[in-house]
Amino acid sequence: MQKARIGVTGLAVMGRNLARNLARHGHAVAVHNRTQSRTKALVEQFGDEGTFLPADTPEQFVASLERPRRLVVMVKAGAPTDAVIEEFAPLLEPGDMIVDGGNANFLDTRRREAALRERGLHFVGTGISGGEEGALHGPSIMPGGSAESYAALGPLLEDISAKVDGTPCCTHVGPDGAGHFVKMVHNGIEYADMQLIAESYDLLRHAAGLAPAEIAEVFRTWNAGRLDSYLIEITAEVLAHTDAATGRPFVDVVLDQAEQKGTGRWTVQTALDLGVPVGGIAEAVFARSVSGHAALREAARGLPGPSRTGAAGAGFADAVERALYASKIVAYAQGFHEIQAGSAEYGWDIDLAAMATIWRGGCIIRAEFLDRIRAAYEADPHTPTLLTDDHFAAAAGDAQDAWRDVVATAARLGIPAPGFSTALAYYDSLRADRLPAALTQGQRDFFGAHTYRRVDREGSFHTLWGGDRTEVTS
Ligand code: NBP
Repeated sequence: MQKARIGVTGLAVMGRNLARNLARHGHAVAVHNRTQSRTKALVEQFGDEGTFLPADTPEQFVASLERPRRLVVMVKAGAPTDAVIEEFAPLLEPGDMIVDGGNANFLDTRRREAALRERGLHFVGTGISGGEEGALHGPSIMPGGSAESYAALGPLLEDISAKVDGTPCCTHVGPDGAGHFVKMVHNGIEYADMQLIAESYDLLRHAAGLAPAEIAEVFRTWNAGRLDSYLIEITAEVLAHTDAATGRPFVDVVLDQAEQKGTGRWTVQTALDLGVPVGGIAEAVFARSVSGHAALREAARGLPGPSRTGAAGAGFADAVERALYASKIVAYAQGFHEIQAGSAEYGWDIDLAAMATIWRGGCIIRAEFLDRIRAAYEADPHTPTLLTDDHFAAAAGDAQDAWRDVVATAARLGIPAPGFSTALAYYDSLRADRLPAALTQGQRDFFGAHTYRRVDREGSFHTLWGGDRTEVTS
């Protein structure tokens, strides 16, 4: 009986396309789904694309895999993943691999990996980005788990991943939950990038008075320059689209309430736990949240805005491009900082240049920009922030006046720009000689005797605020 090199269980949109991608690359692939009709439909529709070995039962599926078995789970993240693991693990033998390609929380992945390791099985939490098209034509793949499992699995995953300059957009990220952690931060960065683009559109529309079709042209121009990216490209497409039913710009007939599935929120929650400031990502998550509070917005709609009006002057689109580029550097710097912190916390030893490399293609944030980030981390793997890299520092320096004008214009005209504003505030916070945190420490010491450190001496100190205000060493 012919054996499959790899198997996919869970044949909804992602699993089906991943299985087809594997088959198209000449790998015999076993396919299984809880509801058999999906398995049947896949083989009927796409059976001629390669070698599919359909299985009706978990036992049949496992028996059709060559050893060590590579079993990819592509089911809904959460309880379904645990259910599938419990169903298949007893059928596997030591050395076999369960690959979770879903959008799992990395803490769940750590738990599952530890439990399966006890049973002699490899659990490979794998981030996959690129949506259904990516899964079919070449996604960016972020596998965690053991180095041993990557040796058996990596070549197959690299084979079906996107390639940029011949380099696969797939590499071993690090042990246990590292792959899902990095995928989570990728999505957080994606939120921030999308928010900055949305604010750029809003400013061009309401401060510069451009129509959606004109803004589409601006984005097309930008896409030919340093902002060249998938997100800018599709933004131009969406803005240029006209609603067939009404003849109005498509963007004007879509309800302005953004939804989210949770990876952005996880990125921010995790950053809070790690103590990493990711304001750009947080504001993007909150901006979607604000947009969805329809009743709150309705109640506040009549609140007064600025009394001054007026349009932005000539050259505003160019200023927005600079502000967008600078704010984008900040958002990515914050995301990479979070990866750095997660890697240190969990002992993953993540290669940041390699992460930028595998995000250059296949995933939603793919962009020429990532190549710059790769170069920055290759030049200095321990750089404390991307902002101090020569290229990015020069770009942020060049953007200064434009960046500030754009944020000021937004504030003056009453156009919300939380992404641009927080990016600039982060930048100014990092470069400040002194922050008002000194005053915060004084307040904390006053009401809670929390103590403070001094600029001129080692140690912790407390002032007797309720007494004679002498200072004591604590
Ligand atoms: P869904 O997330 O919609 O999940 C549907 C699949 O899960 C079906 O195969 C379904 O089987 C199976 N399933 C469920 Br639900 N409960 C199950 C259970 N208790 N036991 C066995 N199977 C169960 O599919 P998707 O959109 O293809 O996404 C798959 C994974 O990839 C998810 O974790 C998702 O977060 C992730 N992801 C998705 C995208 C994307 O663009 N869609 C991108 C990147 C990652 P059934 O057919 O029998 O109901």
